[in-house]
This record gives sequence, C-alpha cells and structure tokens, in this order.
Amino acid sequence: MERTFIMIKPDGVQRGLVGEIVGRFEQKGFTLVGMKLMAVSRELAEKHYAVHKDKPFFAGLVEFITSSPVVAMVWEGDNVVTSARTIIGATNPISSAPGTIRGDFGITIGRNLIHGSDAIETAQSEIALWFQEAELASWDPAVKGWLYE
Ligand code: DAT
Ligand code: MG
Repeated sequence: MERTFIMIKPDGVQRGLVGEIVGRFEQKGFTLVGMKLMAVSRELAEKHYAVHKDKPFFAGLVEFITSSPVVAMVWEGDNVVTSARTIIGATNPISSAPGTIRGDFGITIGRNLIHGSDAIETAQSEIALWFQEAELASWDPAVKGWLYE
C-alpha cells in the first residue's frame, strides 16, 4: 500500500485546525499509520526543505517551521500521495480551490497550513526522515472491504 508524509504546519496547530485537517484524510478513507506532535529542530527543517535551500524564502520557511509545534503524520491508501496533494490544494492558498485544506483555511503562501509529499520517492525519504520504523503501525482498518473492491 502506498504511503505519504503529511505535516500540519505551526499555523494549522496554532489555529486549532488539527482535528479538522486529520478528519479530512479520515473521511476520504485513508489509514493513519503514524502521528506525533513535535517541535522541529533547525536541522530537521533544513533537511526536509533542502530542495529549496537556494530559494529566497528558505530562511523564512525554516524560521516558520521551527517556530511552534507541528503534527507529523503518515497516511496510507491507494494513490494516497497524489490524492493527498489534491485534498491539500495548490501551494498558494489564494489559488487553491474551495474544498481543499489550503483553499478553505489559508490566505498566503507563507502560511499554507500543511505539507504533503509530492511523489512516491519523496514520500519514502520524508517518512524515513521524520519517523522511526517503530513509530509506524501497520494495521488493516475494519472497513477496508467497504473502501476497496
Ligand atoms: P508545496 O508545499 O505545495 O509542495 P513547495 O514545495 O513549492 O510547495 O514549497 C514548499 C513551501 O515553501 C510551501 O509550502 C510554502 C513555501 N513557499 C514556496 N514558495 C514560496 C514563495 N514564493 N514565497 C514564500 N514561501 C514559499
Ligand atoms: Mg513541496
């Protein structure tokens, strides 16, 4: 089964949107296999966003992600990587469709509430960066037969 890494950013936690955001992935039918609220070190933030290290917004992004706790999660399901990106919406919340997390709750790109892996390979490396194997639970939801034919 495919897995993806999802992180509720400091603005999502501070604004009391953790339950709302987790609920959207639950309601879709995806399976939660790992979740923790944590303070993010500068080292972890810089590794996670390493692909953006030469961008003008990098310093501010690292400052933001380390400013207050995040909720790191791993979700599982068919096509969960692409589907989660659809549920999340476009990078800039002002261009995100209503019904998406960023479209419903965000205004600016620097406070866009949530991260989701952009490809299967990225998901694998991000899950390994954020979670120990023992922190992930493999389990079969009882409703599986009602979600998949
Ligand atoms: P996404 O989070 O949709 O994968 P990304 O990987 O291009 O977007 O960028 C990572 C994060 O960096 C993004 O969620 C918010 C921030 N960011 C991206 N472009 C930005 C910009 N032009 N100004 C400020 N922050 C930006
Ligand atoms: Mg990205």
